[in-house]
This record gives sequence, C-alpha cells and structure tokens, in this order.
Amino acid sequence: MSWQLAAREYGNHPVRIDDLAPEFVDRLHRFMLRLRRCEEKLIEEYRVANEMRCPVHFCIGQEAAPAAVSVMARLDDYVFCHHRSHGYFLAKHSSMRPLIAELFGRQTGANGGLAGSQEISLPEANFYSGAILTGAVSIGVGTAMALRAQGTGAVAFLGFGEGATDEGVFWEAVNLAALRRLPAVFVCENNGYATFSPQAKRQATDQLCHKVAAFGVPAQTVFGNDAPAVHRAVKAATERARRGEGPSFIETYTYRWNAHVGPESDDAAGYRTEAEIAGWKSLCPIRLLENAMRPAGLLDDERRARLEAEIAAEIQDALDFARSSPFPTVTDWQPLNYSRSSPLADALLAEPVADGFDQNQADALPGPY
Ligand SMILES: Cc1ncc(C[n+]2csc(CCOP(=O)(O)OP(=O)(O)O)c2C)c(N)n1
Ligand SMILES: [Mg+2]
Repeated sequence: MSWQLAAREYGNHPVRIDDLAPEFVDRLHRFMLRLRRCEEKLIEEYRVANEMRCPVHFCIGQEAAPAAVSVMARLDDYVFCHHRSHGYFLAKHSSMRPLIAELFGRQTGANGGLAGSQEISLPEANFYSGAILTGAVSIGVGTAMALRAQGTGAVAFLGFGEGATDEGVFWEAVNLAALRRLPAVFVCENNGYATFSPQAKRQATDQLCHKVAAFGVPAQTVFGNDAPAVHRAVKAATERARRGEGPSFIETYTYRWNAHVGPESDDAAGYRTEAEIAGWKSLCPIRLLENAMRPAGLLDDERRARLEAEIAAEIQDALDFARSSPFPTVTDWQPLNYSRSSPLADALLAEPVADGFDQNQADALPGPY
C-alpha cells in the first residue's frame, strides 16, 4: 500500500466502531472537533491584528493521529512531536489557554510566550515539540530509554511526518529503540509532502513500513483519516510497549488541507492538484467518524450542537485569556538556557573550566595495539 493508493483503497470502506466502547468513540470525536475548530479560529484570527508572531503549521485534516494518542496517553507518558504541534499539545489533556496564549506570545503561554507554535512544550505534562525535523524523535527515544529503566510502564509517543524519515538520525533512533526494546510508539503522519516536495521525489520507495520492519520494529500502515482504525493501531502499540515488548511503528496515510505553514493557501505554488485536495477533503476524518456514529445512536444534531457550543466557548475563553495576558519581560537570558534543577551541570556549562587540563596526560594518549 502506498500513500497515493490509500485514499482510493481505504476511502470506500466505512469507518467501523462496533468494537469500540462508546466512551472512546466519543473522546475521539470530541478531540478531533475541538482541534479542528481551534485551528479554524486561529487561521481566522492570525492576520486580523497580527497578534501571532510565530510561524504556525496547521493540522486540519490530520486530526486522527493526535486524537488516537490523546485517548491512550497517561499523564506520566511522554509525547514528542514535530512542528505541526497543536494536536499533540492538546493530546496531553491540556486546556487551550496555554496553547493560544503561547501563540500570542504572552507570559501566560505554555512557555511564557517565548517558544511559539513549533517549539511549544508543557514540561509538567511531559509534552515536547520541536522545529528541528526528527529532533524530537531522537530525544523521544532517549526518553524511552529512561522510561524503560524506571519500569513504570510509561511510554513515549513520537508523532512526526514522513519527512522525518528523510533524516539519518531517524533510522538511528529506530535502530536503538528496536535494539533495546524501548517503550516507544512511532506515529508517522504521512501526508505525502514535506513542504512542497512529494515523497516520490525524495525517496526511491514509499514503503516506509518495510524499511522500519527491517530494523526489527513491528510496522503497519493504516488509513489515517479513519480515527478508530488509527486508535486500534495506537492502542495495540501502546499496550505492547507497556508490557515491555518494545517499540512499534504506525504509518497513517492522511492529508494536510492547508498550506504547509501559515493561514494563507500555498496552492499557487502548484505542487498539488485541485482534484487531489478535493479527493482528500471528501474523506474528512471527522465526517467519516460521524457517519458511523449517527446510525449507532452515538450522535444526533442536538448533541452535536451542544458540543459545538462547548468548544466555541472554550476557544473564546482561551482567546480572551491570551489577549488579556501581559507580554513577557526578559531581563536575563541565562534562566532561559540553563535549568535551575541541575545547578552543577549548568555551572559547568556557564563557566567552562579550562585550567589544569593537560593535553599530554598519559591516559589520553592512544596505547599500542
Ligand atoms: C533538520 C531540519 N531540516 C529541514 C527543516 C525544514 N523543514 C521544516 S518542515 C519540513 C518538512 C516536513 O515534512 P514532514 O516531516 O513530512 O511533516 P509535514 O510538514 O508534512 O507535516 C522541512 C524540510 C527543519 N525544520 N529541520
Ligand atoms: Mg509530510
């Protein structure tokens, strides 16, 4: 299966929810609608008064993967993700307030308004994103080593795009995770493009699962707009990791509706066709799930309207909160770079000790072989 064929092959299969507890279906639906409406509002507000001074990568169309992580992630689990971060941020059960305040650059943001969208983190909830492609994956695998040593059953969820697999460090991370049987759940959102470059122009084969499986990590593809299917895969991978059986890799075929970055369309660049965009939009993950929920009695117009109203109120509250919050004042850069929780290491970083180092010391010289 490849990304190009995914929509055609999977698109005609109705989403199945018969094996899922209604509570899980409801949580998947609520999460995706909440994320969708949040992103739509941010797009609408982005240029109005230019209050968001950071690049923002919107994830409309790709809500299913973070939704699946959100229903599995415990508070003590870690979530690491790429620049398209908002879904994974919310997946750590956060309110929208610290997210939107961060985008508005306010002191009350998750990182005091100094990180912005693609570097946002929530250390108290074990959430970290990162603009350096694949950086968060490798750090996440290192974290999984620590989690395994602690033996609490906590898991590291790693969310990234297929572009992450263009980077060498991705394969080093996969290798280490496999070798040490680390509790890592790799969730690849394959949306077919890295910025404007289709996968076919970057990789000789689009069979990511085959490549990952060759490293000894169980790997599977799933239609990424079928939220229950993504949930099943993430659930199985999470349970496997919690049992100490090692990592799993899930490739979700999905599509980004908006520009690579920012609120304006970038379709004028001509890197994708209108037919392709329309085809994927017809497979909206929220609508596909709702089509399954209604006949099962899990959703009706009244319930949906109530949910919309709740979400709109949460978004408005977060926007008001952000706008009424002060901007940060930074008078000293050191606390931004050095942690107070590891004073010795930070002291060494801040004041490198050059005295007393003998470059001819015997132990440093290579011995005879
Ligand atoms: C190390 C590194 N190289 C290049 C970039 C520039 N860059 C930002 S996003 C991106 C494409 C990412 O594509 P993908 O991983 O598929 O995620 P998507 O944007 O499609 O969600 C690139 C190349 C970067 N941020 N970091
Ligand atoms: Mg991509």
